[in-house]
Amino acid sequence: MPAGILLAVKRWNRLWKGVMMLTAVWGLQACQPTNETAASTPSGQPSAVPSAETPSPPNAPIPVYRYRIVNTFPHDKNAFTQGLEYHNGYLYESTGLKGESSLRKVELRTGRVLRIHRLAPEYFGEGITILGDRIYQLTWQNGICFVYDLNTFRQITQFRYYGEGWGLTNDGKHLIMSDGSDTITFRDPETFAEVRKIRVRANGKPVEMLNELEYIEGEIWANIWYSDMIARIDPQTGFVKAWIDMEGLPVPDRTSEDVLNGIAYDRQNKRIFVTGKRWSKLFEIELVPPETSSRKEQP
Ligand SMILES: [Ca+2]
Repeated sequence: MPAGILLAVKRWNRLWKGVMMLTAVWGLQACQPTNETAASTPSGQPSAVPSAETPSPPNAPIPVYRYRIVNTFPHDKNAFTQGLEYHNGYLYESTGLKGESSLRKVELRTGRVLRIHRLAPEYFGEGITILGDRIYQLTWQNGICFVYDLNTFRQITQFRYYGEGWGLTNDGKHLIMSDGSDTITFRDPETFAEVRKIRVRANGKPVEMLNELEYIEGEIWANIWYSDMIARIDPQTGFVKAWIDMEGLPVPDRTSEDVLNGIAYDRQNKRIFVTGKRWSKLFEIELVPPETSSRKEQP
């Protein structure tokens, strides 16, 4: 490609990324209710995952949950976390960046990496999920989903897809995938074929930059790229039922690129884990419903 055209393309890409970032930030700000409106919503139940009723769109206030740290665990500071899942007592993690991408089995208590598969340097690892005895791992712009044996990390097969790969989870039946837009795609785990799509909306406005995902008690939870907010999404309608404001997690030496990214759920013990890119810590958290968190803020 001639240098002049290449320069123009690069400039256009930078401009487009800037527009997308502004749209995402504006969308989030426009979608979030104030603390006062959030406090008027029903409180949750005494559980790590209080249930959230779906607000009647388009104008009903969307509750904003806060969090309480239950436990803090070590996390590899060099792990550029792109996918996180909990399975049978262990964490499974995908890391990104070309030349540094990997699939890992991690001991929760120590953060020790028990098994690692390094991707070839041309691949940029993204979301992972475990379904049956298989691990599925997306790549960002390579258009390939790797499928591994859960126990050995031996590659079983791979699928090709169009567009970018960001987050991945499953509901026990379908793979559920984000691509950085406001769209979530449900896929057949045997063929990777599209089954259906939802567009994620908060008060009628698109919620873009959907990143790492986790399926928790009948909801899809999504990190929003470059944000400390997690969206709790209705898998049928795509409506955001609630936000979780994760601002304030005590992460030492965090830079602007080291964003919150990584949600895992221990279904058996109803434990929620979160971490971020190159974070030295991984947190087990409980949600604090809006009424409780609002009450705490009052003098
Ligand atoms: Ca996850």
